[in-house]
Amino acid sequence: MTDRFEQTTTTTCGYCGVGCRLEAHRADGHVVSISPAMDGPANKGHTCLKGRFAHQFARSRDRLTAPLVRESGGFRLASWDEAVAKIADNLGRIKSEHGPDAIAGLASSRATNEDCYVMQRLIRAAVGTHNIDNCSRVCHSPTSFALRKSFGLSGATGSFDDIEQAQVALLIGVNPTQGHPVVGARIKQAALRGLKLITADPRRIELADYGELHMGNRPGTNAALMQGLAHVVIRDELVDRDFIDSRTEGYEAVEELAGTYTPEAVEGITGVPATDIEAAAHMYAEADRACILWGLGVTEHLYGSEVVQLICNLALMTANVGRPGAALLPLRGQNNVQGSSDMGALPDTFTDYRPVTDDAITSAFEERWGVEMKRERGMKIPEMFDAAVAGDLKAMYIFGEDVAQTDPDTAHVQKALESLDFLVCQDIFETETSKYADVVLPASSFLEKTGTFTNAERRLQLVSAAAEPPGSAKTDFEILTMVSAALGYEMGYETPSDVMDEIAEMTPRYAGQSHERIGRGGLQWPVAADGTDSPILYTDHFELPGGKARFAALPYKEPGDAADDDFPLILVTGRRLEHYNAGTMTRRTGNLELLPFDTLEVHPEDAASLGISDGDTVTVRSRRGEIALPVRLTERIERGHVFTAFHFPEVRTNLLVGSSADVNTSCPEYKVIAVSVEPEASAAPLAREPEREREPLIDAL
Ligand SMILES: Nc1nc2c(c(=O)[nH]1)N[C@H]1C(S)=C(S)[C@@H](COP(=O)(O)OP(=O)(O)OC[C@H]3O[C@@H](n4cnc5c(=O)[nH]c(N)nc54)[C@H](O)[C@@H]3O)O[C@H]1N2
Ligand SMILES: Nc1nc2c(c(=O)[nH]1)N[C@H]1C(S)=C(S)[C@@H](COP(=O)(O)OP(=O)(O)OC[C@H]3O[C@@H](n4cnc5c(=O)[nH]c(N)nc54)[C@H](O)[C@@H]3O)O[C@H]1N2
Ligand code: SF4
Ligand SMILES: [Mo]
Repeated sequence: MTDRFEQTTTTTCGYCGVGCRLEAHRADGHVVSISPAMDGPANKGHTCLKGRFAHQFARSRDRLTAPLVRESGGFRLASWDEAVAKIADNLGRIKSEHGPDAIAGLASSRATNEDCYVMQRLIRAAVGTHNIDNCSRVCHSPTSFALRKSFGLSGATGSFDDIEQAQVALLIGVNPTQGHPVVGARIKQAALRGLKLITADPRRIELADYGELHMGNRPGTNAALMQGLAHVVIRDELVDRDFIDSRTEGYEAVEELAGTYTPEAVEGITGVPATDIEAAAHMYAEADRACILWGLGVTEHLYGSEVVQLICNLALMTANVGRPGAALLPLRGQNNVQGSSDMGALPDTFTDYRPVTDDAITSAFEERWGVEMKRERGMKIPEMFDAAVAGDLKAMYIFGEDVAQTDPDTAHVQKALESLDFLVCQDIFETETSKYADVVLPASSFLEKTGTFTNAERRLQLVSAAAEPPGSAKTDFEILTMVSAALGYEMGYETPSDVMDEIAEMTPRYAGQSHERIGRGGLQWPVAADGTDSPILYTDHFELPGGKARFAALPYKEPGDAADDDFPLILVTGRRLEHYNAGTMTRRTGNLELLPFDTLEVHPEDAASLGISDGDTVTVRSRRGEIALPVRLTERIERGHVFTAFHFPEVRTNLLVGSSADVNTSCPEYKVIAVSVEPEASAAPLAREPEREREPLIDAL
């Protein structure tokens, strides 16, 4: 079979944060088939339908194959020399007229660690500002914030292998069979072998069918639910006193606060029966080894970061951290969203979350890079858009992020992009965002580049080129270093491996990282200078002053948006198995046949009272905007709630989303949007993408 391929390359999946290791098979210069690598530590010989089949996008006729520059309202093809000179001239002009802080960049969580490190160096050193961020802002920034506050480090405390060792797993606001399907499958298998699952989600997710107990709490009430669980654990003396005394601080205030959250009171807030809260608390706390997994149903809320702190509290009071089978596993989203933040593609931190306000750290990078830098943080993504609308931000360099489709409050984002003097987009396709660009640079997908991704277990894994970039497209590494040189700042790297060596040199917790050491098995950070890695964190101390973890006493507060007579339903947004985020890639694969358009999920009883039936097109209106899409009836959603995704540009879901965001990290409240649903569409009729010639769906296996 293998001799039908001219080459097989072992690499890492570029979709989600599970980090499946893949074998990419090439014929006629293209990747034509993918199979699982049997020794992948996260996937152990499995993949999902995206990693295994959704690779046709790479050879799509829509790929960007040459730079584009804006001319008289449209784009024309340009040479690399012309496009890069245009970027250097415009960024140089804006910097001299308005200062470097009038420029901002976004790094791509779809790209490698090395790409993201180079991007933040480009913005910090070649441009001269800390205005750099990545889409972790709209995703798990609350997780990162809270884990650092409670335990010290910004990453899962254990590994996926802990799932098979646990007796109980609590899943809150995460839907692994859709978002992280290989982990979803591992959980399902573990449940069939005896792992007790507790799920908390306003929708009855598939894994609820494999669990002991499902809690359909109202969107935005996780804090009350966590407090209710803590209340029962404390009241029924299920806490681990020795662990609390020897390894933690601040428990007393938590104990006092939890006293008010009786199961009955919490039932009133969350809608979860008091008896279920009692049962869930006992199941979790009585296990010897229990894991907690969470996702965006926790983070994308007004108090998302506080809920993650409450999750940490529950684990601490029952000593369910730092041991095999007792892990906190936030299921990080994109293939490298963990890594892009680890690399310092954030406005306030360098690598390993070390603050730009720390003089010693900034001085060390100044010396290494030969530049001077400020000691104040730069702008977060929403601040960038506000500054653009206000006229203070003049240019953006957006690398692998489709903000005009995926960020909240689309109308505001569009206004911001229109307000800019100069916009560069570096992507593999034209996107909603690149419509506003002055220069579009054609980059390479994960199948065409080398470097590393860091998965949701903090595991760095190698990415190896299985094919050439199409046309004159270049790798992100080549493009970013070339633009930097054109700005007069040579970085001096020859390959991405040199970048990893600098990361290791500059970052004590990553000291032992190198492409060679990462090898086939990967390395989980921290990595000591001798190469020893860390599958489990906090086995004997936490990474905070004094070595102790910190409890946080945080009461439940109401979500930012609320239903009323005009907007009586709550819209929750999330993911579909077949498509991926902006959908630029999966909509150009056979997955489009599996799911050709999006729908609004409505409970049959709500549909009856609204006078709508399955398949009807409806108008969904929020306080921000309106969209139109067809209805699908399902009993998996609680009454009073509706659900849709955001993978299709023609739907424009995020026109509905407002500016409410997590109090500590500005992560948008994508999960609670008060809406009305009306039978007849008064919004623009649902525009389907024009039929185009399909790519051949070759799959040689
Ligand atoms: N197929 C596919 N896989 C993906 C992606 C994709 O687009 N498609 N995207 C990737 C990315 S970037 C990410 S971040 C991950 C996200 O993966 P998940 O975190 O699993 O993503 P979501 O589906 O957005 O949200 C999870 C669940 O939260 C629930 N929820 C909403 N509000 C609340 C609440 O207040 N309380 C509770 N308890 N639950 C709530 C929703 O009903 C939903 O089932 O997936 C990654 N994997
Ligand atoms: N309503 C609603 N909106 C949401 C969410 C939600 O739950 N509800 N979730 C939010 C979350 S968690 C996230 S992470 C964001 C994701 O939002 P985005 O980051 O905008 O989405 P992606 O589709 O992951 O990828 C962004 C771009 O990267 C490009 N790309 C892929 N690989 C490469 C590469 O190697 N190089 C370059 N240069 N470009 C590449 C793709 O073509 C795409 O245009 O969406 C957010 N938006
Ligand atoms: S589970 Fe995630 S990493 Fe694995 S094949 Fe699917 S999309 Fe890729
Ligand atoms: Mo995400």
